[in-house]
Amino acid sequence: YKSRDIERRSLDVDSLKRSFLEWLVYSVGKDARAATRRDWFHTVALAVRDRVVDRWMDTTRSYYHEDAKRVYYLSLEFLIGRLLTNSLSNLGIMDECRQALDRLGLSMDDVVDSEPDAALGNGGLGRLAACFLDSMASQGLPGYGYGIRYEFGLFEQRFENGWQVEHPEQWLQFGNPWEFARPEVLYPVQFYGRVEEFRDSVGERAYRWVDSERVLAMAYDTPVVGYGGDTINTLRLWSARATSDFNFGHFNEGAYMKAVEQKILSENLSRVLYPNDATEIGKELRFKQEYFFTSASLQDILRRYLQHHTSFDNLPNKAAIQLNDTHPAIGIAELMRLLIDQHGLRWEKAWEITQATFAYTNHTLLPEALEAWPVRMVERILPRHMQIIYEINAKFLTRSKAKAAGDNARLSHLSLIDERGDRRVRMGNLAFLGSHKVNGVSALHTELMKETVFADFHAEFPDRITNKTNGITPRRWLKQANPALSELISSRIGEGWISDLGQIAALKEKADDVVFREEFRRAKRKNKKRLAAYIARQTGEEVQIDSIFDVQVKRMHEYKRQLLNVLHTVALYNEMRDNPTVSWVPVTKIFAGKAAPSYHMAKLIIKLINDVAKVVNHDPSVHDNLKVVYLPNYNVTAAEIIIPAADISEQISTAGMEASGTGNMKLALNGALTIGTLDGANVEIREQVGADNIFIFGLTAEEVNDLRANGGFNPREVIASNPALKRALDMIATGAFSPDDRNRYQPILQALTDGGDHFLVTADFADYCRAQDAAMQLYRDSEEWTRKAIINTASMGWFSSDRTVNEYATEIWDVHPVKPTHDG
Ligand code: 26Q
Repeated sequence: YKSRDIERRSLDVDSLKRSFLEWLVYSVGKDARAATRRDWFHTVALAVRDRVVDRWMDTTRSYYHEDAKRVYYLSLEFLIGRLLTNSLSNLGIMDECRQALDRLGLSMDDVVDSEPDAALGNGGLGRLAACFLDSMASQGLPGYGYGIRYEFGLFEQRFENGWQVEHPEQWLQFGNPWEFARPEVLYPVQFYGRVEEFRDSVGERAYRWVDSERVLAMAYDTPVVGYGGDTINTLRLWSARATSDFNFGHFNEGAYMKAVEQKILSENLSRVLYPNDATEIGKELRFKQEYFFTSASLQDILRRYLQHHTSFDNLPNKAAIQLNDTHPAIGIAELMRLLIDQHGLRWEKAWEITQATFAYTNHTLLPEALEAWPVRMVERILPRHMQIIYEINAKFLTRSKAKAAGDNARLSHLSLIDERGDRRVRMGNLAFLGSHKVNGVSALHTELMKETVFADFHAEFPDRITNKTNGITPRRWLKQANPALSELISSRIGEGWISDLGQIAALKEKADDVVFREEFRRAKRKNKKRLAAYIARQTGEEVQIDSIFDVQVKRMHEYKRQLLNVLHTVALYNEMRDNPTVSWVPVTKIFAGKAAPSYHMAKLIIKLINDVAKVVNHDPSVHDNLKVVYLPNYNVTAAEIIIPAADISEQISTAGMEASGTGNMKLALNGALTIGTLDGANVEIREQVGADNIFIFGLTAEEVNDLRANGGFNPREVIASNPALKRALDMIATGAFSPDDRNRYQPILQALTDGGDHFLVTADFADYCRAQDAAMQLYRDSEEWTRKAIINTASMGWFSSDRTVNEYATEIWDVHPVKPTHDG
């Protein structure tokens, strides 16, 4: 009989089983007879968490003792998904856990499926942050994630009559076994009030922020288990708490109720994740969220730094702060304020430290997505910060080369304030100026940054912009999500690829091995069966395993052009009906993705896909050769089922508009062939897999740019000259898919015609259909298809987020791995 604390760390089947029973009774408070699946999930999670805690404290202690330089990844989103399989897999105790549950008569799958999906993010940007956490921990890098513990994650999507309806995502409803509340880690965050000028002890002008309202930020920590379980990093999320300053001692009921109301209002700060993923919404609460978590994080970072240091001179050698987009960019002004107002530094010193500490990642060039907060709002909510921003701006503009040249247009582009109309603070410019490095997320995107939004800054600071092409973690996106393929790969090349994805290139030669190809197909088929069952469960639709699984899964957006895909679907449907004797390759078009609740066009396109599905799926004349499904509530968990089953990956954004994409990498890694434009990281995927193993179509970013610069094009002419396109659009226009409301799709037709077809759907249609046809023909040759699929998987080594994070670590952060000492 082992002592309790040894038992808690033991990884063998018997110890796990005993731990489960103990946790079930003494923490969940049930016996095995009464326990529900959810109880078992909590039980298992708590027992697994035990196996993490000691190593977690060892890791934290090692960083502390070495006074290691840490990197702080500030992000309003961490789209981490479920953690049970992730923890088990990274600890290497998946089989042991399965067996322990087996002995208790429980199914591991049921337990795993009882975990809610932590959807604290919208899409790519949030998932990237989660992949980076995994990669930092897996490589022993001292990395911390800082964000908000939203009570409600990204809304749950359901369909009513084919329309998207949003429901609250209550992921914390039954408690969260992974998090540790830290009620003692509490920082005040101020809002409103005014700035008072005074003379400091040496008679210098100084400022204090007074009469402000305060909210407390309370920490919740989640351990981030690295692969192999050696390093366990921390994700620290802030939750808003009212201060106790609220005076409840009033004598009348009205005043009392008002005090309670105030308390509730201040706790709204961490209530909900904003569901807009590309349009800036300008909501005051959003701005307050940004400041709330940024301020708390910076206070925490400075507190940790001051444990070892008495001056701030070394801060840039001990802390690197990465801004995940401009959402935490107010941190530039906040660090200045903390250093100057609270710690008495002089402006120049504070600015030097700030710039050397911060770096900024840009994720979009879309003008409507660039954050620009009204000056009047910023000065009301953060009066001291507004002053600091003005000061940064004045000092910069005075020194800028544009000033010397008398170039006013350039000066106005460089300004932190957009003076057109109601004056606004340009958060991108603030982030750029306050950082020593600014990066884009793919080679193309970074070049476009230099040529467009940041052209003038690039001229001023030619060494600041750098590229860091995105990546994905092979642990979650291959090992965990696709056990069938992972085991096949490991059986041939060993397990080295899991922590060094470059090794997967060794599979390239296996593309010529007929036995390997057969086994590769078998793995894909297994995943397609699993997805087919999921589709049946979610939509009631039966799909053919032998059909091409053509997958477009991502947020719903006009620039991502799901519309192009539906138009091809309708054209294919017509061709199949016109030529019933042809032996068609069966196709299943699979869509999934959420639309921002206020994005009417995106919601209308969802409805169109569902309407097309209803007609196509029930038309006997296509003999089940075409099926269309829209899976509801796309999230990380759904992605883990869909992606391993895909044959085709749709990456069809208007060239120049998708910063990088990361779903493109996940799908190719899992052996899907890409049909895509030369946009974002697709360009680099083509370089890696070779032009013969990807279907590229459409206008290039440069062609798109030229076309728009030369007054656009005439979509009506394009439509008139393409009978298949014309017919598809006519059907949509005349209600073939919406007999109950024949005018339903007028806004779509309008956008494609009089609207000028801003996203060039009609312009790329013909070439897209050509690429689709080529793919369908290739699919008939199953050996050739498999060969290309294998080459795709084998060529994705470079897209590991381990590679990406290492580039950040050496070229931006200057942080190094720390080996934790586990001395018990
Ligand atoms: C901003 C202001 C107010 C409210 C919301 C927002 C907001 C929130 C989320 C704006 C943008 C986002 C998310 C953007 C995003 O996910 N971008 C994607 O980032 C990926 C990782 O770099 C890229 O691969 C994608 O190309 C890019 O679209």
